[in-house]
Amino acid sequence: MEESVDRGEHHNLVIVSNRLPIVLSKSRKQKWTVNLGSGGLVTALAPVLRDRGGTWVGWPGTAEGDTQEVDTLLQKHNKSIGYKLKPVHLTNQEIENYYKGFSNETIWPLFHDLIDHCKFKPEYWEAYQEVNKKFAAAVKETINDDDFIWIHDYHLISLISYLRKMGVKNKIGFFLHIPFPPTDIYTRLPWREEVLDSLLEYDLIGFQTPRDRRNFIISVRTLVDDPAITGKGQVISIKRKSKVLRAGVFPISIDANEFANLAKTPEVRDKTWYLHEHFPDQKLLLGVDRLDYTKGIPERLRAYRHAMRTYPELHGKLTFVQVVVPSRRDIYKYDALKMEIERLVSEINGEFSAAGWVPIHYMYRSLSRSELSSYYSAAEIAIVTPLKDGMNLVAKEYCATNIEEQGVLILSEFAGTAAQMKTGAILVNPHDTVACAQAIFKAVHMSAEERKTRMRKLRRNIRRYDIFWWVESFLESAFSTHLGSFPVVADYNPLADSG
Ligand code: GDG
Repeated sequence: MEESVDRGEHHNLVIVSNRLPIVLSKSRKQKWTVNLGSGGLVTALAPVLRDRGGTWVGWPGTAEGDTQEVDTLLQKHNKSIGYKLKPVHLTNQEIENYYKGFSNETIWPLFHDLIDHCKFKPEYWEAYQEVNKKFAAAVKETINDDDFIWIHDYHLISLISYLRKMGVKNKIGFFLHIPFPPTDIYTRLPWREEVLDSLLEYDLIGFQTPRDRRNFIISVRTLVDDPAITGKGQVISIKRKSKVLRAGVFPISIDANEFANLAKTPEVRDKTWYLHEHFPDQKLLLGVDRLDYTKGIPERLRAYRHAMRTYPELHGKLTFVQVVVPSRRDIYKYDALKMEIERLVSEINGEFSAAGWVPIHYMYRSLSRSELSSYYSAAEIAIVTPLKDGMNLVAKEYCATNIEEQGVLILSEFAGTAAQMKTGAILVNPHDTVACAQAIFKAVHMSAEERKTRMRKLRRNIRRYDIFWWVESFLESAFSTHLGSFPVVADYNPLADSG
């Protein structure tokens, strides 16, 4: 069959995510300002939204009570950005039970295989349903018949069910940014059938890795029924009754050129130079993570301690810079995690500090983009060891920034990124303290030639499969008329390495 390549150029795009891609802040004088977010997702989607015309629907991140001011502010802002931002306001109770509750205390830990962190509260599930219904009403208000609706992430899985109940017939895609867990973990969810039923209603569902899609299919087979599956490769078709769902693997990425260009700016070069001056004769080992128990920060600190105990020749020669970006502090587990990290940092510094050398530089704050870029540039080694991660963009950003191709990436087997970067990086099991310490030692001593070969592979892969590729291949899959397997990028194999 002749395949028609169509990315739905003639359809307006409606993006729906829990948060709008903006940062709203209120000054001491109660004056609001709005800034567009700088993440990869908005960088990639904004031009598509502008070209086709479109709307982004989401919660502005503000508390109850600020509704009217925020609406007015966004109306003004919409005129300048070239597409529409449509806010969905949440009450404080909804923020508690839908956002902090079901999204971040049920789905988030469950989908990262951390069952002990899960709370299965009926009131959380009810709020999740109510808020998904609220989002559905907002989407319905904004769409035309022909628009393509692209829903993002675990906060909004049930949204499609309410849209369909409201009579919305548009084509709808969904992308899961976090992993999909193995069936024996997924089945602990009291609302497991309802969640799967919603996922099966989408026209296209995107996963980060083949592992996540495989887990999803096994859960469908175990809990719902045995669908007919056609094809293999990046996008497959799952036929149940008369409905066909496409399930694809779309590893999310970054604007690789932007990171490389940032590293070349005088500002970043100066800051990088300053860092080298500040840490003379030392190699830098860098960790950058949101404060989250999935990121494996205490495990990494224990591995560094083990390396310091096992290889005394590293003392004074290797400094660990760990940046932790504040996140979800008002959830108890996160506060406990922060205390654990800080206790470990101070224990390790207490054990090994010597005149002129502090083993760990710990920063608990968000860095500016140029500061982050200078740390990426200055670090000889990056250590990215989540216990489980949908993808992990820090790993990709480090490599994209590494224009001199001399950096080494130590990467967890359980980061989604590992599917693409397994031969260029040093892969580790983050639970294996001894192996992680050995990986640190190996990275410190790796020859310049091996570093170059590995980093080149990594960078080639990231440049080729960047965020723009990700958007295009998702849209192309949504609009292709071809059923069964088809390579969206002719030679793409998500299981293969950069080669
Ligand atoms: C979820 C999934 C998936 C970090 N520190 C600073 C800073 N960052 C930026 C990084 C990066 C982002 O935050 C973190 O992205 P990750 O992918 O590493 O992790 P999550 O936030 O957990 O994201 C994940 C992702 O969604 C996309 O699908 O990869 O698996 O969990 O972009 O640069 N940015 C600035 N200062 C910092 O200090 N400016």
